[in-house]
Amino acid sequence: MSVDLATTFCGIALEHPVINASGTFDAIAARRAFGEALVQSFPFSAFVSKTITPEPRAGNPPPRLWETPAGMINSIGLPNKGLAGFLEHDLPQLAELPVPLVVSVMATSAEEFSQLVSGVTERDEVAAVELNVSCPNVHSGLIVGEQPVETARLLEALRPLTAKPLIVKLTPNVAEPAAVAVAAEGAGADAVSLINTLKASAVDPATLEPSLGAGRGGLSGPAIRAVALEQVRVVSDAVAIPVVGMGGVTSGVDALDFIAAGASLVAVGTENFRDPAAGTRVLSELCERLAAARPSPADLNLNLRYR
Ligand code: RRO
Repeated sequence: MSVDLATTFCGIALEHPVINASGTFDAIAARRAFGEALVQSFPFSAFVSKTITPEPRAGNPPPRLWETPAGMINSIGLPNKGLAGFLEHDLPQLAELPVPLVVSVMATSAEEFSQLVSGVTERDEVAAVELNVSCPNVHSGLIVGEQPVETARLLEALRPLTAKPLIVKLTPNVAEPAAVAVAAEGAGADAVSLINTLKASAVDPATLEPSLGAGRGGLSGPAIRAVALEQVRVVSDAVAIPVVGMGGVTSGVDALDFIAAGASLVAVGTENFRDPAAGTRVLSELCERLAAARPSPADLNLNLRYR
């Protein structure tokens, strides 16, 4: 039995509910490595870009990655070409992918966010924007997504700029992620995505110094899955807009857990580094799980909003 998982997300038709988490799959490099085969069987139903900022950034000093039990800590620090470089060099290549493109943006003021949202949404190739208000690795004094009031204020400034969907990427590093999600929804967000990485540290046993060049970073991978699942559940219960669930998804079983917790789409993140075909595998495992489900998926009282 095959399962049709085609869905509509914020008005965008998608072939299935498995996408990538921002910054965990370099589609341009993957195409260089795997050639047209990657385009023919693209692992995700939409592609979310690595986060861009108004100006180019070099990123944080190395080391930028540290492996942990069942996960890793990153302190990448948003290296990117800036808005102009992205539009000139990356967007034309990303537009050749066979799926809708979501561009992730991050800035340190509403004015800069406005510049990014206007700059990317005026391009036909861009289907939606993800507002990264939750990066743990850029220390600007204020992480907008840690405060419901700041999140609402930002959305109020950005909402008039575009009719395209605005997805707010939430931080797990707050006591009440649902309060931030509700504020985003109330100020016009079309969807929320969660979780970004959990603030984390590691010590290099050889030096007893911080393992990461920037001193700290964000934890991802299976180690955070149960935390992510709980936050997706709490946020899904609190908002009516769609939720993109992510955090340590490595299999179709994990993906179904997130859907059962209320996610409309599931994003694969850290697992892409281990297995570049993870998206395809997670989808086929998800289909197997749903096809095998007795009673039928509809009877399981799952929150299959995409059905
Ligand atoms: O680039 C990063 O260091 C980074 C970003 Br923008 C983010 O949103 N989450 C993360 O764990 N790392």
